[in-house]
Amino acid sequence: MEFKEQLHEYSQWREDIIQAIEMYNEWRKRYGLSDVQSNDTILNILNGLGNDRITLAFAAEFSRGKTELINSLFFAESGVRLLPSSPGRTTMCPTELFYDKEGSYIRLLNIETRKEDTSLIEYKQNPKHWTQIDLDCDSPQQMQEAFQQLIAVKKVPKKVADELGLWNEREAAELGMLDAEEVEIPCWRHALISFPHDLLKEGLCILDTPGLNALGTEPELTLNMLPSAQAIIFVLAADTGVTKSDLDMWRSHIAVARGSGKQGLAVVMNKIDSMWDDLSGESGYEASIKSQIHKSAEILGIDEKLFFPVSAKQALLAKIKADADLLEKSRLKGLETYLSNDILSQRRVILKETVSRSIGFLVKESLSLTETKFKNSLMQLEEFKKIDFENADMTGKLMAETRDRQNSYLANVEHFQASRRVFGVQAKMLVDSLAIERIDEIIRNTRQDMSKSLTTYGMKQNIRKLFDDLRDLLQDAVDTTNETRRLVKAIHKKFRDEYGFKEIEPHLFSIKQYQFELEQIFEEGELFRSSAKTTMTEQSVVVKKLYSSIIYKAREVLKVAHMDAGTWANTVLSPLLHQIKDHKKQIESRLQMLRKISGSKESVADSIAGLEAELGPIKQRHKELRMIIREMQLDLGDEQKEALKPSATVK
Ligand SMILES: Nc1nc2c(ncn2[C@@H]2O[C@H](COP(=O)(O)OP(=O)(O)OP(=O)(O)O)[C@@H](O)[C@H]2O)c(=O)[nH]1
Ligand SMILES: [Mg+2]
Repeated sequence: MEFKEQLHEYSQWREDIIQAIEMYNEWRKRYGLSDVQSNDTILNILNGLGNDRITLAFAAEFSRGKTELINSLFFAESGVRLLPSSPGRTTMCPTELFYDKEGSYIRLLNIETRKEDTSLIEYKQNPKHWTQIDLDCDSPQQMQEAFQQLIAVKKVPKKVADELGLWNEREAAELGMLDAEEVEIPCWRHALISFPHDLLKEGLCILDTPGLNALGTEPELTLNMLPSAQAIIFVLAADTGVTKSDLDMWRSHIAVARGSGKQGLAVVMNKIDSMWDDLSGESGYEASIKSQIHKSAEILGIDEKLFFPVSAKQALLAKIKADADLLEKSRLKGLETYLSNDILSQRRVILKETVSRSIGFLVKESLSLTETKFKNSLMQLEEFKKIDFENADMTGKLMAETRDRQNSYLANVEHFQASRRVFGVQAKMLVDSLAIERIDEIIRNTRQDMSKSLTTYGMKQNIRKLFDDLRDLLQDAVDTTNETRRLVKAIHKKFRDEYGFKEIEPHLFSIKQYQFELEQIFEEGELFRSSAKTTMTEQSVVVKKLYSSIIYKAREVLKVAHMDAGTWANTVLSPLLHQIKDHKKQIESRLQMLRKISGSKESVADSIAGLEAELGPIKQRHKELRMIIREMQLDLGDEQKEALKPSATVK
């Protein structure tokens, strides 16, 4: 199947999951199990799934054919070479293509914004900083013209380029341009393109990067955008193989972003057509492609299986002219199949994990609440069936006993309310310990110190201090979390010991994951800093950019920690609360039945029938939930006990 169809299937599948989650939320509401917090949690994941995008990032040295490849993979049906691709340096600014319901446009960010502290992500949230050109999607020609902005350059004095961190002494020396008065720089720093193309509409997002050391001068690309892409497509040219600059880029930016697992990575060996030699014919052609791949795989230190020999140029031409033979020759199919199969199935796994992580515990609780409710009703029924209600003393005794139970229960509920208040205070401490104001204060202090220190060494010390401070903050939160966890466990234990509320295992909050992420950011930053191929003059601008992007990332992690702590504090006791409510209702209805029975013995049969009738709807509720869980494709690890048992004992 083609990538297009597979992507369609994937987005259909995602729609089904979204629908199942919506059904689950309805289910909670229908049975009075919904509360504001869990509703928020569910809406959050729904929102996340709705905005799910699959990003494919294309990175390589200049002129390897990234843009041509994008055109041939995705935009051939426009009938033109939609994105500008030409010999030499072409694409001048990183370009994201996606679909935005708001309209069709190209938005361009001034290169001068490099001087500001604001990160790219922050700029993206505010369209007013961008220059916008509207696109006429019915006219590929108009779009093609507008896209010429992607290659726009201008001449500026050397000093200006230097201030922007775009003057590279070493490179200029290589080009013999050290004495130049003026330097050519890109007009734009970043481009966002939205248009209603089928694939983009279905959640595909494409990131095209310029070869021209953009990855080295824009740390956010390497640190945020490449790692978060679903797949990185690294492009080599068959005629040049792995040059020193290809290898530099691979080592500093690509291998880092993909981690050791090399997940979501393809290396395209482009321009295979250039290896064609009439004299050696088909077999010679095949052999030279093979040998080029073999050599390149060895240099990059990765499996040959990750390589895809392709001719992007032939593929684009073949698709535009509907020439099946040429398309076959271009070998684009192999790459398309890889994107469809591997990338999309990986994405499914990730998405399933996200759903499970964010609402799996809620679903588990719903399940155990329903099962407990069924078990209790069943027990009550069996007990009533056995009791000899002819014996008046017996009914009286049972009533007295139930009333006692009710009283001690009410006392315990009061105790629960008291514990809940204590928990509330404790939880607030936890949430406050991660308050964004505290984090921002730490960041503000670092920024101030940083602007004073002019040396890279000084900046490095500052960033170290920032991370130490943030680590301390998290450590504080760890201590508070431990206290809070103990309290939650104690509250649950009390109800478990006294009322047999076995099924509730409180969902516990942990700081570990955020600590891990923070360390990760720190390490990545250090790696980037030490590998960045920047000259002294460029360095301070780049290092500054690097640090603002690290700071931004660290702040995001802590923001999430703060939000998660809040959600957890708000929801952790609610299943227990639901169970307490159920239990209370049960005692009350038992009392009511006993009262009725003591008034007239004839109502015994009625009461038993009433209890029996209650079981059906609970079973139904359970069955619905099980069905929804299947639709959500949630694996709770207990598929064997699908139905409510032991209904067989009920006659
Ligand atoms: N022979 C041949 N030439 C190709 C192929 N793919 C691309 N080219 C040519 O290589 C040149 C560079 O292609 P681009 O797509 O602009 O390369 P790029 O990697 O996007 O380069 P930058 O935008 O500068 O980073 C263009 O002249 C293309 O026509 C191919 O498969 N075979
Ligand atoms: Mg390009």
